[in-house]
Amino acid sequence: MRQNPNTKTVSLIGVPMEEGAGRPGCSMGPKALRIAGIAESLEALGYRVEDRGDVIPQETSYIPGGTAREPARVAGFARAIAEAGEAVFREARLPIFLGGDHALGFGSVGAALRHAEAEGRALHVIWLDAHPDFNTPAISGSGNMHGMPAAWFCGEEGFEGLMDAPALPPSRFHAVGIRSVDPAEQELLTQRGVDVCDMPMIDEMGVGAILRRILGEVERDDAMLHVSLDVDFIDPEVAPGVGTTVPGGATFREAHLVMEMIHRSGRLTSLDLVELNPFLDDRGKSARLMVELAASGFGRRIFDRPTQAA
Ligand SMILES: [Mn+2]
Repeated sequence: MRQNPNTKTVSLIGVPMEEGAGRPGCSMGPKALRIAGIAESLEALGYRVEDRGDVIPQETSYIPGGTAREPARVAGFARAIAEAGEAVFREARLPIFLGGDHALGFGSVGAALRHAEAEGRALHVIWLDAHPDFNTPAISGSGNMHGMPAAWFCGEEGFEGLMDAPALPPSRFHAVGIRSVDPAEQELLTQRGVDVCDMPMIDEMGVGAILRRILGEVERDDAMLHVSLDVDFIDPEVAPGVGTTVPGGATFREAHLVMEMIHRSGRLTSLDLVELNPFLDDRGKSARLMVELAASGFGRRIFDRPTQAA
């Protein structure tokens, strides 16, 4: 198995962004993740961790057509995130983007796509989320841009001028945990051939079988792997600190299994922790869970047991 050379130093990039969400609070996410011990947890696993602080959004005059809210601010963050992320990739380190709402995915996946192109490699994206975030400014009902990054990075029209990056082939976009999709969004997902793994599939097949198949494709393509973990992937009973709760999410163990399998694949090259809204959290419960899940993605084992092949 090819190991990425950059997995020993992890760079934290804070993104205090909430303009992509429908309600305020996610701007406090990076701080909460730091207080919950993101750096210490990874250091305890043997990684060197450097904290690059919070990105400062660039000034832009980006205005798309359609309903998009706060587009200039979202584009300003996206460009700043992408530059910060690319710099980390170029230094052969692994970036973790501390959100911030999910619109930070414009920047984090943008960075991964630019770097993959520069290196002549493929990229796969695993989007752990209740929503596929595949709306466009033309079809979005709310206009909240945290519901749009995947449409942009898969090359949908309607985002011209936001930021330059190569498009991700939709078959390499794996949306896992889905249980809330808008009608026009559903149509686009089907037309484009996105790999949508919804909760009924997870119930029926088990999340382990689904991840094994996806990680097999990443291995086959010798690809970089970006993982984007939204708090609402997890059931709101376990992770209440998010503005977009949808019942019927992943259990504690399902979420950890996903992250453990991602670690065992040896393929992870970048990670987002997004949509944590500390204002809505229950005494830091969701912040701590996100840090624990990140640690599972870097090799922490909850139950000590003999190693099995992935
Ligand atoms: Mn999301």
